[in-house]
Amino acid sequence: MLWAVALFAVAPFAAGCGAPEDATDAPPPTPAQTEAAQTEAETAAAAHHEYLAANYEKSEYMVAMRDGIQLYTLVYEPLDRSREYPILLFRTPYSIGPYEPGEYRNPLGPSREFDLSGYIFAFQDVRGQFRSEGEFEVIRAPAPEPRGPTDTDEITDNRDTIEWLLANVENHNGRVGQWGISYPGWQTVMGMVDAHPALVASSPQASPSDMFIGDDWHHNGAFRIMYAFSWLSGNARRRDGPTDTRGARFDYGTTSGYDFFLNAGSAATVDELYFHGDVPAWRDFIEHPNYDEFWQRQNALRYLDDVRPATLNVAGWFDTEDFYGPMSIYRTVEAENPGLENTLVVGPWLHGGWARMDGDFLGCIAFDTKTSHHFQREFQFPFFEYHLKDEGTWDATEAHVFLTGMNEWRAYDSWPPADVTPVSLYLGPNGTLAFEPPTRTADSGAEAAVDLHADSYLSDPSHPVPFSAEERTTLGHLWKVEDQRFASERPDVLVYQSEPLEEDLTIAGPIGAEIFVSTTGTDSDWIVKLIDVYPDDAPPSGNCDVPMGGYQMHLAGEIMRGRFRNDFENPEPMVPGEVTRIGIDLRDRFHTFKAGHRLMVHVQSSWFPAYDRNPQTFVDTYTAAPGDYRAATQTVYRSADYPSRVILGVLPESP
Ligand code: PG9
Repeated sequence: MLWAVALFAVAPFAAGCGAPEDATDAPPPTPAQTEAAQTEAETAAAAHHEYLAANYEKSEYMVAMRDGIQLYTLVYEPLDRSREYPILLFRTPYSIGPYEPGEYRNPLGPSREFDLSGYIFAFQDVRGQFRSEGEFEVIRAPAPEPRGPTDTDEITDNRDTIEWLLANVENHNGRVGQWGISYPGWQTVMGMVDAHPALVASSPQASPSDMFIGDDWHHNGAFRIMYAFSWLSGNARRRDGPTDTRGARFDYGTTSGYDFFLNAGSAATVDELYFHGDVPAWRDFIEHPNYDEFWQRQNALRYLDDVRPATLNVAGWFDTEDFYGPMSIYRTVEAENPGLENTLVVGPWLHGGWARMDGDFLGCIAFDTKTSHHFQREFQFPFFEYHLKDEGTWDATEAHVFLTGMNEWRAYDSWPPADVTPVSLYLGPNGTLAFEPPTRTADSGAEAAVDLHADSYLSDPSHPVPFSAEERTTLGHLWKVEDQRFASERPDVLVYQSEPLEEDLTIAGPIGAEIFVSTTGTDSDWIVKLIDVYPDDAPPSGNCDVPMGGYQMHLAGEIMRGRFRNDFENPEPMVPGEVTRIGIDLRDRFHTFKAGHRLMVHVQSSWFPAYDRNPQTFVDTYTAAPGDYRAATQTVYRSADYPSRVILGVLPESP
């Protein structure tokens, strides 16, 4: 039977994913994805397309918003009119095509189960993109309150669209759900603000929340030049009017993004050389180097104090684009809306991986089961069925989280779990890492006024530390779990490693870093990475040919731009030679370091070109001139007085 073939095969790029950066953005095929498996997936997709064409009718509409701008909308309705269906809304800047009448999106819903169950699927090109009228503004901030009758933003566009659908589409049951991954996930969040009363279930997935603090454009004020460049060049150039055509892929003229961005220089020279003012958002970045009102008004968390739809938040542990977003949205909705059903699912995925990959591997790292299928069957589909149709059973436990290392799903009544204990891991002498804090010893000068034991390196902006060993022009995804041996070998990366663990160690929740540093410059970036080091006899991965013995798996890492260490709005120079505390949130993880593995910490001052180079002089980083980029000697203290450390939340099942 048709359904059985089609049911759980995962489409290579399902409806919800953001447009991939480029062809190399797709994860490399795994040995499991043999030609035969691909043919099987294609056959299943073709069979499902036939099913859709036989069971759904496609209609197009121009839907007028309150200011008269019309948004292009496609509606797929079940031909079986013997019952009513809920409406599932999806709004995207990436095109809702195919636009031709006989061509169907495949699948229509977040996964094929939805199509088989029966929903009215509504898709919309957002304002200013593809066939819709109006101006596209990247992550448009909500209009100031009180809004006038024709003031619009994405909140009102969501509301007006739902109102129109309810009034103009037949055979609905009066309930609406909304979902989306990444940009469409952010649209879903905007739908949750001042939500239309018919919107009863929302699933924002990998939505950004704050583009200065932790998502696509910046982390802690450090500019993600490589990703911003590729995304904006493809998705946010000025346009003349509605179109079916995608922006052309940028031709880097080289396979090395490292060389490309090193030669290009600052954001301002990138604009001069390549964008010529044609990408308004890039100009915005240059004009707003600090966390000013421009960024603050965009921050989605400010608007989440009266959420009414039941909410299913989805994140991937190894999402390089939007991990801060979904976690902070979950936490804010939870804190601001007591009593609301607000659940969290986090799996071992790259950005949107739950919709476009099986989820049994990420690069060399195995997760043993098809985690994406589990998500689709056990969480996503039951959530919408229950809320939109009163059908099936939905386990609304607060957090369904995948424990990497152990490779199993766990359910908790809170995230992080209530019984997590903070434990510190201290940087020590000779590259050691230990759970005991440094003490004054005779050799450290027990009688000295201040213990200044430390390690130093030269950070040279003309030879920044690469973020990945892979030569590529776009950010990609797999660097989030990449083997760090290439970085450990560099003289400008400090490496600290524990003894092999005698027993498993499970960490859950936020990971913090507190490092005490000094620099000879007047600004600097500080990057801390937490790494899981595999034992020498680790078996092969089954998914890559990198030797797994001694593999240094990047588990978590974050950057702090020194000028923002105290205040994102008001940057301050670093004082040369002054010992300075830098706090960095390495974000959440749920991971077991297995017995025999070691923990490793890296400290470095560049992560290029994932992040633009800090000139290491206190000038505007976006307009810095070549002469502003200067080498600096960086010192990281690891002493009784300045005990640099990483803080982990340890679950009691660990020793
Ligand atoms: N991470 C992408 C994005 C979201 C929001 C703004 C800009 C980019 C995406 O995949 O949609």
